[in-house]
Amino acid sequence: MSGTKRALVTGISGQDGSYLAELLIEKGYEVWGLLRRHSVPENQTSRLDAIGIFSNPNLKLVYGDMTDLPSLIGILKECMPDEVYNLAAQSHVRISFDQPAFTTHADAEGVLNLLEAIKTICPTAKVYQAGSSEMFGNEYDEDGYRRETTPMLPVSPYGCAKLYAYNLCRVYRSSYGMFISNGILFNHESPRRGLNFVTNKIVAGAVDIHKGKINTLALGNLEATRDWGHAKDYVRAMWMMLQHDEPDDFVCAMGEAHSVRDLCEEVFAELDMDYRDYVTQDPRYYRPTELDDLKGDCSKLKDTLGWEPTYTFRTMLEEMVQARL
Ligand code: F7E
Repeated sequence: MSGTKRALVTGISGQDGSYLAELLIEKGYEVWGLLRRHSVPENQTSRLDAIGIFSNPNLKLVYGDMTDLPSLIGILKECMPDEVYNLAAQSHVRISFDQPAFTTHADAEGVLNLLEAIKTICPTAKVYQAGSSEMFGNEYDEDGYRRETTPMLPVSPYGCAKLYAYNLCRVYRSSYGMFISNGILFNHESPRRGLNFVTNKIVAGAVDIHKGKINTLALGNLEATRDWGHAKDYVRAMWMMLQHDEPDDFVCAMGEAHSVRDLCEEVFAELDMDYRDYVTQDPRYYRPTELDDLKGDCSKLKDTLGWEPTYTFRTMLEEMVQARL
């Protein structure tokens, strides 16, 4: 048997999945990725272009779905992974209000399927579960930060589904002795972020305005604040969590809150424009309930695992604007 580690990444075609696959391959892993069947598959793997999906012998893509238990059983039996990273999800908070059942099937019940299959087939595999700062809802500590010990009271169907999965992972960890770690990741972005998330929507809109293709950009709530970091830094934290000697739960955040308005100001200024001349507000982009302010304290991750980010809010936005240009 070779000493090569094998990792299964669900959600490999997403922003985080693609960066994580690159990191794992760089570290000498054989990476298996779970892909969902799409009616238009042509762009599905575009984020994996840098790895080379047909030419890289260390990358294997297989069809499966979190809501399809037989598919998970088949893949796990074939792959027998050392590590499983569960990044598959309906990850858009606003859309979770429109598709609450699908969000629950994929993000909550899907995790139950995955954990049961792992428990039966490869119970010693280490598991990373992608938890989210949305699980906290509007709860925070006296100093304004959220950390591992802060109460969780979600305000969106997405947050509810993620909280179910987070708790289930804790139950499987304590009941069956499985190595399962929950990352509680705050917003993380990059040039590979989907265009319907606010950072890349603003970047793409500002660049199109700069190029004269459109005249205005319609957004929702400009006053909400988020703690934004770079996805490349955050996938490194995921890997570090599984290299630790025991499973645990960790917040990953930058510890800084910026409003959507600040974000507009920074991005438009990067292109020598004033956002106030172009940004409009449209009720379509408001949420039925909003998580108003978000700021995380990741001291535990830094102190226990030595994680440090390499990007700042500004260098991340600069990279996103340059990539879009
Ligand atoms: O919204 C406001 C919106 O959709 C950020 C996901 O990765 O992070 C992400 O969830 C803020 C919200 O991200 C628009 O109301 C204003 O206050 O980029 P977002 P999110 O909802 O914070 C967490 C940690 C996750 O786990 C999620 O999977 O921006 N906002 N105007 C807008 N948001 C969007 N999408 N579009 C707008 O036009």
